[in-house]
Amino acid sequence: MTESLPHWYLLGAGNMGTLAAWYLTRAGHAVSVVTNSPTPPRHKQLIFSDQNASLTLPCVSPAQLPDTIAYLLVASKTPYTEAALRRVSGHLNSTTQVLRFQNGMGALDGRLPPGTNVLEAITTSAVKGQSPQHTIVAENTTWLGGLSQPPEWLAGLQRHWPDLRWEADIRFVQWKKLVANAVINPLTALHDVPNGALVDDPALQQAARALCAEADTLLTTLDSSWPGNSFSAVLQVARATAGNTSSMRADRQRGAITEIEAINGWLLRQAQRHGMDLPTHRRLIEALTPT
Ligand code: KPL
Repeated sequence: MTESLPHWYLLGAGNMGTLAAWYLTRAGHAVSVVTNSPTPPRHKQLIFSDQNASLTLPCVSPAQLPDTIAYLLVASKTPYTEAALRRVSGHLNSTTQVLRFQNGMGALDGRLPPGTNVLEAITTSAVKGQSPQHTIVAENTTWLGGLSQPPEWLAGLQRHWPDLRWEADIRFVQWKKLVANAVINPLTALHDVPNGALVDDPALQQAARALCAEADTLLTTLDSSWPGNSFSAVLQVARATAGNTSSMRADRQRGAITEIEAINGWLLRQAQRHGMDLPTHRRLIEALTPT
């Protein structure tokens, strides 16, 4: 019954947010973009391999929000998470269901009311902007998880979101994506090369190997059942996305703050908590952090 389907308030109507909003609205959910001030609806074009689609999302300002937001979708770029959450401040409590659809890890840690349930989404779909209104999507697998039980609306959403899977313990899926991002993104950003350079350039491949080894050592410390072997998984992603510009390279090219703090920074903070250092990751963070 449509009445009981969620109404999501979306923070971050960029590429990831647009993609999620597209599938959610197909499945009958409502999605409103939370903006700082009253704003006309957002029109978005999604370009899939087999179709072009238009999406119109209403916008609401903080003054128009309900007292308590029941469903919050956080898809802002990680450096802007705190600013985005300010728009909904006072409208969240521990009953709010949050869905986080961002790169990296930890961007919401300590920023939500205690006890808030956070669903995590991880996608291997390639989503990139051609302009602020045009999002190009190469569909692949997406995982949702992080809670012991799937939400009751999941089955309905799966009928509209291709290859959407449930994974109660989503950590290893997140870590696998995190390591790919922690290796491919900063190396391609620093050297201003497409992802495939990691496959073709022996020096970059060497750097990738060192980054993977450090990440595997840490992740095995966090959970001894971590399968490791990240280098071959990362090379596979670099090969599959050879012609792509990574999101961090794209951010750097347009002079935007990168997501390195939520990616390599998260790994480094975990390492420090365990008395470890990840020197190759640390040096990359230093190289890519503006002084
Ligand atoms: O997710 C990506 C990103 O660019 O952020 C990868 C996997 C590196 C593909 O470009």
